[in-house]
Amino acid sequence: MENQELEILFQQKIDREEKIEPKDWMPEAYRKHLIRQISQHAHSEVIGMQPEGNWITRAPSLRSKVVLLAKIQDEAGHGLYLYSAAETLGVTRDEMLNALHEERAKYSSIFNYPTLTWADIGAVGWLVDGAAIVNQVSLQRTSYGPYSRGMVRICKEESFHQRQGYEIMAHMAQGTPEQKAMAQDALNRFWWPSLMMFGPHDSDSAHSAKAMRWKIKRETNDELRQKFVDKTVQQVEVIGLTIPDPELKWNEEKGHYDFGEINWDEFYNVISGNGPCNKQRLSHHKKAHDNGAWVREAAEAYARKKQKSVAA
Ligand code: BYC
Repeated sequence: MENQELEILFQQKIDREEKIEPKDWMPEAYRKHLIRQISQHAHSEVIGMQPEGNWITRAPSLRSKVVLLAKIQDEAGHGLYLYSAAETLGVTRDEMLNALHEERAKYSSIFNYPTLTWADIGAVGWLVDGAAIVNQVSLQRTSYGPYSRGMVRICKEESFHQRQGYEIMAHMAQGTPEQKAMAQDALNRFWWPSLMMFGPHDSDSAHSAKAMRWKIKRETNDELRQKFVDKTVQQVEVIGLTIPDPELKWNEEKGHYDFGEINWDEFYNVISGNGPCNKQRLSHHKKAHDNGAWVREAAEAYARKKQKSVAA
């Protein structure tokens, strides 16, 4: 069959809500689009361990330390599911990591902000994982089978993460005036960067039109951002904190909250490598990767030895 005919059949399959599986025919652009998105999603999970890892040794109790450790381990697992899903599209782990190290591949803007206090760990769990869940619940219905199935499992774990963060914030908000102020300060610093996680406005989003047609994305950047704002406002009210946005207001007619404009200069500055922690995050990742070379070599040597003994 000609490519054009195959593309029509491919689109029909997507429109029938059937999943595309690794061995199915797919347009080259669909494959590349998915490799870009899934690998960047994987990089975000792994780089996202750094701002949280910063607080393992300083967690204020044994319980909070154990919970934080478990959460960070989950993020490593999410990275693995996602790298594996991307590998089914014919790209290798090395290729993906090289793209990250050479700054050809991005990771979520949010992880280029520092975690300065324990309350920031609350804000990350609550807002960052909260935003991630809104996006990932939608991606459970993405058209590519391995990505969609990975999302189902990831979402189950993310809901525990979101509650871990909210619990920290709720406790601090009910604590001493200093603790409440610390929680408010974390909310002030993480609110706007969390809204940026959903990407540029739909009108400025380079990839959205194709992603929606191919049902890689099921809801647009602005739709998901709105969902996140709507569900988070009530959570903020319950714990007595204030969202740092004077324009935030319930819009009766729309049935949604109106909110202020994001600082897009800041967003583009961060995604082009100039945020507060971009250099630190990347150099730490490279160092950890280089330090782990002996583990990968040992695993390969063991696999070769095992293969030889099976062959014998
Ligand atoms: N940060 O055309 P657009 C997590 C880039 S949570 C950096 O709208 P698309 C975690 C975009 O890549 C976070 N870059 O793109 C949570 C594109 O540049 P390239 C991970 C961003 O793909 C807690 C350009 O801007 N979640 O992991 O249609 C703890 C134009 O944008 C951002 C995911 O990755 C950003 N915020 O939509 C630990 C979810 N926004 O690629 C871990 C899966 C946009 O052409 N990904 N850009 O160089 C998605 O849903 C979509 O890729 C996005 C962007 C909504 C992020």
